[in-house]
Amino acid sequence: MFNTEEIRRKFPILDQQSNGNPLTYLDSGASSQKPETVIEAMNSYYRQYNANVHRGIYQLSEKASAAYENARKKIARFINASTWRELIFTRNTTESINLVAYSWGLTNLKSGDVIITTEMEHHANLVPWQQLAAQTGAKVKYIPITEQGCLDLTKYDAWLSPAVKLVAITQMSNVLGTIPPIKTMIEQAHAVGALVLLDGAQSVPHMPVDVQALGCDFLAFSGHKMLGPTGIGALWGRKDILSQMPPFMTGGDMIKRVTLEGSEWHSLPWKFEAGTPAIAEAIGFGEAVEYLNTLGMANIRQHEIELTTYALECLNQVEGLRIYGPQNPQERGGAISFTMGDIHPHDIAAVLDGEGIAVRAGHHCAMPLHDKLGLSATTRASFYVYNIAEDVDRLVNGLDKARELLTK
Ligand code: C6P
Repeated sequence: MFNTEEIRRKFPILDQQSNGNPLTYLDSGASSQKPETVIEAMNSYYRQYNANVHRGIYQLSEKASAAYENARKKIARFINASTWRELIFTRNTTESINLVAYSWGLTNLKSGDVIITTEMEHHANLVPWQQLAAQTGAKVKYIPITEQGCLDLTKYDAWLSPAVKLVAITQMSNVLGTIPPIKTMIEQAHAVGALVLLDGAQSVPHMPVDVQALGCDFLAFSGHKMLGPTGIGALWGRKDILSQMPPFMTGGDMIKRVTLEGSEWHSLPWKFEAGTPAIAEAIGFGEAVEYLNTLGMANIRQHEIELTTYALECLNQVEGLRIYGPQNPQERGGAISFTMGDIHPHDIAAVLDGEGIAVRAGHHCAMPLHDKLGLSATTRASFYVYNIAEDVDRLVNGLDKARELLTK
């Protein structure tokens, strides 16, 4: 069903040596690799029909516009949006969340209102809310994490009240891998009249996400973490909410009519897409989603559960290694952060790099979470469709080598 050998052949970058060893790419949580079809789709735009969109009355531009809008439709369908008009192209998850903070937040929040988020958020789903609170007088509350790296939902239950206007949570932690019980949390938020924004940067690439079934209000995600190019992401929002929101940025392409006295905005989604968009990138993003569909998101999730199960088993046996986050693979994604004794996480990553293994070390843009864990950094391995059990074996061997080299 899930032929990793065949999948790996679609990713030309994987067929290379790194520091004299076969490349073992374990940093898809930061950015995934791209299949040939995505690279080719972008190439053929530039080679065959490069032109601006929504402007030219000539064949190339019409072809480019159709490809750009077709990509939008594919991505909207991928998350089961009720209409493509709800799918706004942005640069990435960060920009999608800022769009909501500046457009919806500045219009709707006031002193005394509450935004609930969590201690395990990426800075992209934390700093914009701090900024919004500073500008409006609203207050940000952070759901704490438990020893096991899950959310302490007793606090969430206690804090929910009509003062809460927004709940902004990750659907999968980029450090702990934790998948919170989102559907229940959304229902609880709606019961007090709050909207819910999901940070889908790590979830949308790795599991089936259906915005209608979840009932969320906004979903932010990035193309580059789901086999697509950098520079393109998406914000999905409920049409009735997006229609009421003012534009985030203004200028060309997002207007219906401009006079010297004022302007009228374009309809959705273009109201939120000022200026020339990332055309090749949108086309590549659409192709990435098409490839994910051929693999099947449920199959991808299953593959990662199996790989994570194996990785947790192996890593738990590595001397001195401590994993942060849930141990049950059903409750987590395939980003595994760890420390090994007193060895600095960057030193571990450097030794692994010498073995051709690419992992990330640092705070993973989640400094408050690392503060909570009493750490300045962790090393993180993260998996995707092209990873295999052999990658885990190489990681474990690399970690043994790092311990030999780096402990006195
Ligand atoms: N996390 C990581 O290595 P952007 O950079 O806008 O595409 O995505 C931001 C972002 C938001 N939320 C979560 C949960 C994320 O994981 C990320 C990106 C990368 O973990 C790069 S810091």
